[in-house]
Amino acid sequence: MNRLLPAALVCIAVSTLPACAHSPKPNPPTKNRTQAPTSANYGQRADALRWADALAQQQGMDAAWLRQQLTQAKQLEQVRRLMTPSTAPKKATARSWASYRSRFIDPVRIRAGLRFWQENAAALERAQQVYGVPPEIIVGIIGVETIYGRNMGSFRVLDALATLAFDYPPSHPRAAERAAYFQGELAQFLTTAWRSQQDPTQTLGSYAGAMGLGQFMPSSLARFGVDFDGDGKVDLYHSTTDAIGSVANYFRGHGWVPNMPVQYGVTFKPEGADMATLLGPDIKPTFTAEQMLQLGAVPLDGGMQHQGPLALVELLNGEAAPSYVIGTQNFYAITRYNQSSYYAMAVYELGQEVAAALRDAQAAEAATAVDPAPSAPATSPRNAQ
Ligand SMILES: [Ca+2]
Repeated sequence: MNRLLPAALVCIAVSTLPACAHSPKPNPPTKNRTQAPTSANYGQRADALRWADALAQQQGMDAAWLRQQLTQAKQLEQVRRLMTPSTAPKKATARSWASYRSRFIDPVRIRAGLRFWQENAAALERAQQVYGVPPEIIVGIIGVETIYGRNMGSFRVLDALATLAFDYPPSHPRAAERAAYFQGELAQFLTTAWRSQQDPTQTLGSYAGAMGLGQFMPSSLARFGVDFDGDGKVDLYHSTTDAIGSVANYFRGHGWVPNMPVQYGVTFKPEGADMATLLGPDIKPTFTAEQMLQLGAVPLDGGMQHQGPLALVELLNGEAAPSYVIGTQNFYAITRYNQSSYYAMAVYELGQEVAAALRDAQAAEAATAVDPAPSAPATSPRNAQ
């Protein structure tokens, strides 16, 4: 099992960057092969070697081993391109919840989610008992992240993290901060590999270095990874049980409140609402239900009885009218996985769709049990004498 590592390794607080460092956009579709390295390795770079020597000293690791790993780390131009901000002018109307939703909530993913839930029902139930996180949220996360393991990324994590640690695209407005973050993640990745005697070149993940069914960054794996199947190691690639426990533990560590709804519907008072004030805090739950009402937003679905702060969430729909929901602390907790209200809403709605598919499947099964089809004759005609 991975152990918690010194906090110093986690160089930037979770609250300032996507905790699992997913880029705001989900991973692009990747082909099922390793991306070819494109240029000179980091074992020839003075800055990278200085960094490795400092890490070795700080963590008491073998400096020669660390240098050897950097010798195998390749700069990936594709990773840099994917992290480079677009220079195309942004259209004010480009963002669309409807199109975002359609990318993640479709019959194929719902069917895969149903199968995942049915095959992992016991682990999902145990995760809810231990961590208080319901199955539909875990199913929603793993579905949105990797389609239940179908797309866990095909970049060597060592290459991706080294590229972003030492060659982060300078055109990014927060390039230095991002590079520091990825240096922390690379340090964590190599430290974990060294301590568990694993070969870091063998791990594949997203272009940001996210790993396994739930796409955990190395620091998240170290802090929240759980050996939920009890085989002595945390394996987020091959053990769906470990992945389920780890995702649930991640949520517990990021403020998930058991038995609290994720969101409520909302309508607005006919005389209008103070949208500037309501949307000011963005997704951070800030207003009580009563305050929301005074500002002109009327919580629905029992939201007026909600205890605790709420946020008005706006989801743009291109040139059509925006969609609005009221997010709770648990909606906010989903955005600790990826800091996007669109992402959180997709996770929530995928989970709801899969839960509905499961109920349908269970109802069909129950109907079959109660009202069996006419049984076949005891002796088939072929065997009749
Ligand atoms: Ca395990």
